[in-house]
Amino acid sequence: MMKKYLSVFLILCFALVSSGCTSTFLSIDGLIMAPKLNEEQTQIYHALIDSVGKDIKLKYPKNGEERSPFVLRDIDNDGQDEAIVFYETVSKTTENLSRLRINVLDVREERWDSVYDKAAYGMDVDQVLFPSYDDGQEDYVVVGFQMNQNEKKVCVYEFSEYGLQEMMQEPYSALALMDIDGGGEDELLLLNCTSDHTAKVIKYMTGSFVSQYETGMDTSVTEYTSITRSVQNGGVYIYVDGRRGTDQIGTEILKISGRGLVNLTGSTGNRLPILPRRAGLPSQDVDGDGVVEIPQEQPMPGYANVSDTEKEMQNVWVTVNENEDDYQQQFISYYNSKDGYNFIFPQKWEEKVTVTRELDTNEVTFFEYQGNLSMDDRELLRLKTQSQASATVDQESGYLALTSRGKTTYLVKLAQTSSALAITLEMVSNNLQILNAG
Ligand SMILES: [Ca+2]
Ligand SMILES: [Ca+2]
Ligand SMILES: [Ca+2]
Repeated sequence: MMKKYLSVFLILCFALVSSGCTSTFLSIDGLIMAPKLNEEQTQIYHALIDSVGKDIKLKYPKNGEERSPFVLRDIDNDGQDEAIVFYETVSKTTENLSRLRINVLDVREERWDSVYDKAAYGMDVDQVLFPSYDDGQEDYVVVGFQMNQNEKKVCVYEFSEYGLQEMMQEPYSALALMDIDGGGEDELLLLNCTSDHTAKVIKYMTGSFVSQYETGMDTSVTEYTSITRSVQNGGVYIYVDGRRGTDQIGTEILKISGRGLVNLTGSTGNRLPILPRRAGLPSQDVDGDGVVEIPQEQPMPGYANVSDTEKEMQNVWVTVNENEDDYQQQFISYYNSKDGYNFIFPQKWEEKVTVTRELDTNEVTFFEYQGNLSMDDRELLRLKTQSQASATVDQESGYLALTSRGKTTYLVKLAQTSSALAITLEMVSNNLQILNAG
């Protein structure tokens, strides 16, 4: 009975808090409760409603590094931040659709004041990026707008005494600001997978943004899931992961060469094949050396003929070779997305070590493979994860807590063995990568 009262009470509290916050003070799209604003944000917010009225809903960038509804940046090079705010007006009267607008606020005579307001595009802000260039121009703002369910549009604005001026606009599906030609300055990479499948490079050239290169992309892609820059073979390569169908991704590799922007991958000519794999295995720089690797799943030694549900897989990580005519293996790892870690095998383990896994205790045992899956006395290492509360118990049974992330502790137990495949705690520590949540 007590419990029932409590939950009703909690629901009531929650309803009061969420409606109270959203209707009387500040409504931020996508949040149930308004976050606590700090003093500066409160001042900016009040300056904004003083200028545009209080019937507004703030919009914040959904992706990218800038996620605050108040994006702070010195966009006029005077040493003091301006605030860029996106909002839509909430009309109480007519059927008027709310329109997304962009407002710039600045500190004038020691208080925040709205200095510029302009109609923006679409229904949402995808992301906000700030390029910086060698000529010292810091007054550009790149904004990606979500136009509707499928379409996005990027605008580059220049901020001056005349306000925000649009330098260019282009449709896109995914974008990145990165140095693609290796010259030191960022280019804007725009990928499309709606009507056309293209990659386009927009380059900044003293005061203007020029569409410099364009190349075709694989037409079966429905969504780009990651764009990663790789420095290798004396040049810059861009690895683009794209979704094909519901649960597959593949990686296309782009490069600027003497022939312009080139897609090294594809099914025509003598291009590299696009390596398919299940979604959730992004290409990434696994070992942090600047070179991006693409994972390829294969059964661990001894698991080729085991049923799919019991199959243990390893990831072979490959990258484009120096001649750009093949992939080359970089290393092999045990990629445990369920327990959130990736263990890169020392080279001497490759194709010689396999695992068994206890599903109920999250315990994985690595042992020397000698033609069958019975471990006997060939154990090398155990890895397991535990919630921190129960971690102390296990340390008494020979486990060491190697590291922890959030509520999870990663425990290690080295076998007492004279095997040539034995490894040290330091090697485990160096080769164990904790995966980001998700
Ligand atoms: Ca400024
Ligand atoms: Ca560049
Ligand atoms: Ca790497």
